[in-house]
Amino acid sequence: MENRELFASITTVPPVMVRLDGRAFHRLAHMLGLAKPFDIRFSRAMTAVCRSFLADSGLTPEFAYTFSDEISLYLPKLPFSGRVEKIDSVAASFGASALTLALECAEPIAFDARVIPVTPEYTLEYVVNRQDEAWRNHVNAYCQQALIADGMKPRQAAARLKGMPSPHLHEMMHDRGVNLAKTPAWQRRGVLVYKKRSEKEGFNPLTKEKVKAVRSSVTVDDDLPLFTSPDGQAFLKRLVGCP
Ligand code: DGT
Ligand code: MG
Ligand code: MG
Repeated sequence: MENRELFASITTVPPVMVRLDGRAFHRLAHMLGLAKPFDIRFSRAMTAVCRSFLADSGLTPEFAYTFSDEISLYLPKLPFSGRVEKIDSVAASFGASALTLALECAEPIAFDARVIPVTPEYTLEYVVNRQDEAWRNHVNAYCQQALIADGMKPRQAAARLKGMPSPHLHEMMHDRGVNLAKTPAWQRRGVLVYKKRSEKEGFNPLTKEKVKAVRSSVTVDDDLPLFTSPDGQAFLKRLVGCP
């Protein structure tokens, strides 16, 4: 039989980012009655999914960055001989079932997934870009919610906000008693889940010698620096192994 599994042989080389995005999560948000503009239970569930990716998925990402309904995974090594279809489908389905469990959701959930070939240097740019998007999403979510609370329909609110200069958006929220620079950091800057390495002293009973072992533990940072700041850049460079 002619082999028509044409896309199964498309492969990539490491490192890659894999980005998942919730499929039609506006409907999921409505169904679960998520708090607007931000729901802490939903964010914690997405963080739990990131933890599972690092600890249990077999995809061995080095870190996961999440905001809103998306997750970006950094894979310095590739499973499945780099087969793109397989990486995408396993990442999306693992994410969907992990989130179903974390939210105790009675309806099926889906993510899409895409593979983005990167270099360590490009990874820094990529994560900075996603954090910029998190900030824009945060400003928009607050303003949209404020206009809806004023009685506008979601479409009207979106049209009103389109192209509005940033100082106007801030002023609009300031008038309502919200300082957009002081909202919880996880809403403004996203959440990073990564492997923290530490040296531990152990004892080898065979040689009766003290030995140093590197332990890695999955760590959540929901109070991130701006990735463009000197601290943020230094942190990212360590994480990605950039000089
Ligand atoms: P898509 O990705 O094209 O299949 O469609 P959506 O609906 O997933 O659109 P997207 O990904 O652009 O936007 C994310 C949706 O998730 C958006 O409708 C707002 C919702 N969402 C994310 N986080 C929260 C939250 O904390 N609270 C609420 N109420 N909604 C949230
Ligand atoms: Mg989505
Ligand atoms: Mg999204």
